[in-house]
Amino acid sequence: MKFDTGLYFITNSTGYTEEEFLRRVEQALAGGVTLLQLREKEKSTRDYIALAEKIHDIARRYGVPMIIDDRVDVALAVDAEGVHVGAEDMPVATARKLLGGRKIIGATAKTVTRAKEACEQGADYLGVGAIYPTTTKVKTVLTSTDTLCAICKAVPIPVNAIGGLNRDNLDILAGIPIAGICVVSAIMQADDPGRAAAELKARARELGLYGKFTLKTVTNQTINFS
Ligand code: TZP
Ligand code: MG
Repeated sequence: MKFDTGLYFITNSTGYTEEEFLRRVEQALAGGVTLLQLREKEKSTRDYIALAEKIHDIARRYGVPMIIDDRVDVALAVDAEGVHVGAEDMPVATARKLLGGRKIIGATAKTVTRAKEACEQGADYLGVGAIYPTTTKVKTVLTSTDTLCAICKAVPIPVNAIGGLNRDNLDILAGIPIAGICVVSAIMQADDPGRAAAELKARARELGLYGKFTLKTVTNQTINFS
């Protein structure tokens, strides 16, 4: 499966009607998001699955893989392209066992040791942060750019920076061999999510943060979006 973590948009539906949420996600996809994660912390399993099916339909139209945060069961239920597991979620090795080799598995890593371990267990990409303090509801601590850089050099899979990133503060990442950036609020809460996505992508490209690791092939399978 080929995927591109260059501009990885993680959603947060809190505070939006479903209609507005779906509209914003679609605008972001139209603006150039390359990977999408549905991240729901409050929803019942039934509602999570129903929303994931709707988001999946939209993401498919843009040829963008949909990753489900944390919930391997939800990912399986909707045949999502992958799952993202954090430090307190299912171990990568277990998720890999349940999902098989044809799905994308992402993991959160804040240390080189954890990054190597996730990689050995079968992770396809890593999210590292928070680089800046974040207003998004998440249990995290700040990660230095030195650690981010060390992780990038320690593993052969794409590494994305995350946490408080926006168009105006990406400079701190220049020169670090990341594969891309993950953002929630910079796109989700933007007046115009499509324009925000396009501007973030352009800025990341300008800084050389985007485009180096695009379309990594993790298996020989290509996603069937039909
Ligand atoms: N993990 C580390 S920081 C973070 C997650 C899920 C949230 C990032 O959100 P934002 O709004 O881009 O700071
Ligand atoms: Mg999690």
